[in-house]
Amino acid sequence: MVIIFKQQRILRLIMQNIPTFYSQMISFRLDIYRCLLKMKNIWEMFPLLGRGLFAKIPKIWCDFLHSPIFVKHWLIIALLITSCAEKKAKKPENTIQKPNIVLIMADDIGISDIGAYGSEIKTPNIDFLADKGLRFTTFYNMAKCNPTRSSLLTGLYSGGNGAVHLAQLTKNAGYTNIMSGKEHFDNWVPDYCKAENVFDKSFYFWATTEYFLPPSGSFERPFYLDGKQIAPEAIEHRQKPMYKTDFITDYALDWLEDSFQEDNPFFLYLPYHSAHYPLQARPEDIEKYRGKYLKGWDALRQERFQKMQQLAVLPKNTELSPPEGNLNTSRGPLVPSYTDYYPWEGLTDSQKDSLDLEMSVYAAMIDRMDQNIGRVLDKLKESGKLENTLVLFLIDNGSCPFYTNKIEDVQPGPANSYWSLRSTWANLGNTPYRQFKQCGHEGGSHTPFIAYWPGKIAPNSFTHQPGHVVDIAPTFLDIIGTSYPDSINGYASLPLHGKSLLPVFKGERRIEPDYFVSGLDKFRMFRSGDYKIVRLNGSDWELYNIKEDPTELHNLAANSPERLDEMTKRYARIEPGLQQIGPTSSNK
Ligand SMILES: [Ca+2]
Repeated sequence: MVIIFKQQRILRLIMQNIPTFYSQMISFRLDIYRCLLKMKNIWEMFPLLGRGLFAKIPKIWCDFLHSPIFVKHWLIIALLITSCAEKKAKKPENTIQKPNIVLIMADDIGISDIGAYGSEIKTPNIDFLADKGLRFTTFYNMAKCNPTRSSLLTGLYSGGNGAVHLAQLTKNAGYTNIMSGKEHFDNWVPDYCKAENVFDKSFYFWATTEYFLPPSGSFERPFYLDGKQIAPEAIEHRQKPMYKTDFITDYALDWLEDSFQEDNPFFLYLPYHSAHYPLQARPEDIEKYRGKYLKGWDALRQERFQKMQQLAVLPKNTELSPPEGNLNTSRGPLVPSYTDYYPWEGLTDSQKDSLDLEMSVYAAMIDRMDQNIGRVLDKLKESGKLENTLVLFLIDNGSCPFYTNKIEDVQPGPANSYWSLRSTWANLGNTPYRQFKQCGHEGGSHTPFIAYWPGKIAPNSFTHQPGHVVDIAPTFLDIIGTSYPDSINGYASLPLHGKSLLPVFKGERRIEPDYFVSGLDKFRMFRSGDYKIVRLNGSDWELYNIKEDPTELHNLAANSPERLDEMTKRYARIEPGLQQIGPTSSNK
């Protein structure tokens, strides 16, 4: 029985391969014959070194090709020869150099705060990635730090045990894994996904900390080096006074240097905290922007919108939404001068000067992050690594409008200050979209997404195809040459929720995922095809044709009750799977 099965398999294999190996067979015979003739010619140049022996070789070869054993069994001999040749030919594919990957994420920044997406803030290094790479005009995060990081790094909207970290995928593919920056997961992310368990080297903090070391001598939350808490005075830094965006990069550069000594590729995850509150920046960076914001948020919003249109980073037919304050009633305190919208004109010169400083510090924090991205890019250029590196840049959520000031009598900037950005400036950052961080409205859930990959991704290219942070893990799998594991840490691996972006990277059209989800529960958005439902403060669903109305100006809920009903029912079916399940991780 087994023998019959084996014979059938061999026969099927032969039948499938006959056209290929018959042509290869002919080619093989010719190649060998040519090779032997060449050898004969060479040896004939040296008549004293046995010309007679080598002159006979072609005849021996010809005799073999016409011998009864070859004529009878040529098919099997050819199969053996071609399968050996095929194995040999495949070997170089396995040793093709896998790309290095650098995944850079910023924190609490609006889409229009980046130069390549319309900002006056100087971001030449991010702009370089955009100019030489691909810009997505419609890309979603999860609208807040922890849900975005959880989904980005697992490829799941929600999960639990069985979630697989991106760095576990790269580890399985033989990469050296490096992380420096902010971690901050949802409770459903298992402990085995913590940085120290998946990265070879990691330096991180869990959530909000200051940028400068406060006068108290300790940060709001601790930092960890390879999973062990590290005292502020033990944090290595190249520039004094120590500044978080800089020393995050210092660690990354040192570990990159170490990884260059190895043959395997590296994955660097670089989640900066900039420009999350508190607003703190180096004086020389603030000085670059001082006075530039005296023209006010209203004029700048118009300027940025025009520039975004010129740059073609907006979906077609985009209209600028009216200016809007923070409408999130769950996140107080609501302080009118911080959380409401009011026009720039009518403010006193003194007020304008103070507001100019506030926005200048915020701009300086983004500027400093870009300078540090430049340090990483320079390192990769100098080492010759950049040519084989995929660099991705995105932001975890839209600009933040929440009032979190802790020290009222010290202006933003220095180590003893603790200010946040007000909603009028955050509304500028989220130009041309509505609402802010935490919201499923586009201002909260929309991020720049840049993919740079020399020789693989066309320079200065754009796509309107929508994407989501859950698409990153399947994209990694397509790129790093490994498959998704069946199990992880004793649990069956949870199926990924996104789809690979590689076709979009190649300039092709991908099959759009069935849906995208973002926003906190009371601010949830559910987008499928051309339509999107979204709610604010847990109230009634709004309905938009998001392709025709990217800035959510025309709520169709009253006019299209059937479509609203269909969308809400579809969302209700998937909603249970978005509830937080699984382990409660030991938050640091
Ligand atoms: Ca954030």
